[in-house]
Amino acid sequence: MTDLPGRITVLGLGRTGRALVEALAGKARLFLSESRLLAPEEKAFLAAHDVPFEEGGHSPACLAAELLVPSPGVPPHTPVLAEAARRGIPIWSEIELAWRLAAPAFTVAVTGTNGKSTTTELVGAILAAWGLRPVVAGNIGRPAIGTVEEVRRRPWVLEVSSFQLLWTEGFRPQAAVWLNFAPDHLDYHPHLAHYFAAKARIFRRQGREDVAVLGREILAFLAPKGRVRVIEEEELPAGWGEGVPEHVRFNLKAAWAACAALVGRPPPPFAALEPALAQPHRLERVGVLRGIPFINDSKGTNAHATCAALRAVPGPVVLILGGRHKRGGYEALEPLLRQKVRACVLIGESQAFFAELLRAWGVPFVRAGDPLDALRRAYALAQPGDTVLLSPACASFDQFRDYAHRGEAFKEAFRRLAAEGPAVP
Ligand code: UMA
Repeated sequence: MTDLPGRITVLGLGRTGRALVEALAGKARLFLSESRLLAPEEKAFLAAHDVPFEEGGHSPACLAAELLVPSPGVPPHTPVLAEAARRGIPIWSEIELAWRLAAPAFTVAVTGTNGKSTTTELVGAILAAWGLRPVVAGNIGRPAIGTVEEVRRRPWVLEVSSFQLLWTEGFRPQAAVWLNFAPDHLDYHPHLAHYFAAKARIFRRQGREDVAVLGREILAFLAPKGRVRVIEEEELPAGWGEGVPEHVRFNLKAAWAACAALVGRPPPPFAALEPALAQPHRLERVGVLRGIPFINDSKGTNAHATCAALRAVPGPVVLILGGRHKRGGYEALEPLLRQKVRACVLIGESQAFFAELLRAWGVPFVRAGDPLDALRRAYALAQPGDTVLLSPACASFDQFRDYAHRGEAFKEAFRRLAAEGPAVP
């Protein structure tokens, strides 16, 4: 347990910022800085916690602190972060701070470009089946800082993103899982090596007795100090993962490797893990119209995830694609799109970007507006035996709060489409 610095600046008032305020108000002198204008409710929230703030930008006032804690979405090139680094003011992510304050029985951290949330949930489910009462938190949607009290002497299972790992110093999970790596977040990281180096911090402080679980492709570039388990070389326990897609078997192997190496008990029955595999917005079956299944994979926010979704569903596919693109990695889509996709329906601000790629690849496409318009167009293009798949390969922030908001909007649009009747528009 670390002593808290006396004065802390928190950047951003989203889920992370709020959780930081709730956890730290009264224990340190906080200052909250937000790049947009705050809503009256947010100002009331800060006033109730006695936290002074600035809105509409991050000014040098942020630097009057012994610690800066940026929300994950604050890009590393933000001028106040560069200036803090220049002045030697520590910058920690909320994960680093939470880790220093918490006293869990042990920590399992999971990162990767794709499959983090599923694997995190699976680790949680295995530990829960063993009766160990894990606390599952992190990038999965529940800030770790809000679970510091709850996790005392219990296992902590944290999904960690590159945004959170970038600003870690001492973070040392007893088991660290790095699933896979593909281009993503190039709107945030200045280049691919920066993204890779941020993720590599998951193993940075581990010692010999810790466990490092990683995909073979990553082992080619890294030599973790801990006990290495290569995911592809793991055997699944008998009765696990029959009939599940290949990428899910991979996640199962990773979760099992981490738990088995750390705790070493007999595997629980697969039925105990099945709820962890049914995640909303991840290959979620929304309904069927005219025999055509509609699948919501709004969590497919990069090309790698969309490739996994395309492999997992039967073809031909009408793919709803687009949003805020990540500036790289899309060439991975070409073979699957050519093989399996009847047509794409383009949504969001990246329409011109994808139109150019799809023209070059010879994949037909149409442009759409809101979710209902996109679904109507997809439905009109789909033929019996096809699947309509929303797996946008992009972030959602151009049109939605986050991927869950996008997924819910599409589910609502599906209900409206279904209510319009069985006729093809
Ligand atoms: N903001 C600033 N300055 C900036 C940028 C943003 O003040 O320069 C403000 C925004 O105006 C906003 C707030 O910061 O008010 C938002 O902060 P945030 O974007 O960090 O979002 P949070 O609500 O705190 O959610 C974050 C993660 N978001 C991101 O990484 C973008 C959530 O992951 C995570 O669940 C949550 O913390 C709890 O840990 C989402 C995500 O998309 C799901 N993650 C990426 C992914 O999985 O690919 C990494």
